[in-house]
Amino acid sequence: MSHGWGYGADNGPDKWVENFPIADGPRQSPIDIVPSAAEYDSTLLPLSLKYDPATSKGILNSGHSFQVDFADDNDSSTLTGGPISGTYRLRQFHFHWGGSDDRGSEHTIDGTKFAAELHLVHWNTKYPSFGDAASQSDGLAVVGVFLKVGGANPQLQTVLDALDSIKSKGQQTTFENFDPTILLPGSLDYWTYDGSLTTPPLLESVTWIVLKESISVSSDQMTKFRSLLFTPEGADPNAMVDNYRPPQPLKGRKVRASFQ
Ligand code: SG4
Ligand code: ZN
Repeated sequence: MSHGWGYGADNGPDKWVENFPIADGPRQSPIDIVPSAAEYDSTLLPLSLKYDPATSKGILNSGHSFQVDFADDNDSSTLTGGPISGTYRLRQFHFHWGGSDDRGSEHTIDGTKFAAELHLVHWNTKYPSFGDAASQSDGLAVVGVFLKVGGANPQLQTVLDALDSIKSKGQQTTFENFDPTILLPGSLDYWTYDGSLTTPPLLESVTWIVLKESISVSSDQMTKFRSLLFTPEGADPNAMVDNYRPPQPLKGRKVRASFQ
């Protein structure tokens, strides 16, 4: 991995362990979710996602994905309830996707891949900052939403229309007054398990909350994701595709379901 981690043959998920030994750790993500093996837990609370559109700030091509960043200096946009205790603040959301419609999600359901997966990243306010929370076992909570190819998704289009301005790695622009609630499916039923960041540094600090219901995306909209570049302006262009980590060993962990 001489040129840093990525998703290529020479620096992709199979190589990450060379620089990040936790890649083989006990609670790595993503996983294959087997619904028949998940245990319904009647003590799990409904998810409460309260987002203030005034907290959305900007959109950035990170060179690994693109993300919409939120002001997280107060409790305006939070996740409470579900499997977590206390209050987690929204930091950013981003996506993972494939080079074609038959792959791209990180989590899979009974081995089924989706075209993309949305991740809403939150941090536990019992810690002073996102950076501090990211290395704590209960520091982060990520809500995952599958994107299934079907009809065009007008809510998602608002985000995709911004991608022309951030084609290359390092590019960013303002992205204000956006309420990520509009991206969520009708049901907030979920599976939950203890896992990790799915990119280096692969820290084992994430309570994963994966929604059962997917949102739709058209094949044309998927093409727009793939117009981004892993590479900076001026470099030999490399399309941003297949920026997902495959499922990792469960290693005895239990997946719980909020629904029967
Ligand atoms: C994506 O690469 C995001 O752009 C990263 O955000 C994020 O890292 C990374 O995925 C891992 O997050 O929900 N998939 S994940 O486990 O949130 C972090 C940034 O680089 C630390 C800020
Ligand atoms: Zn992610």
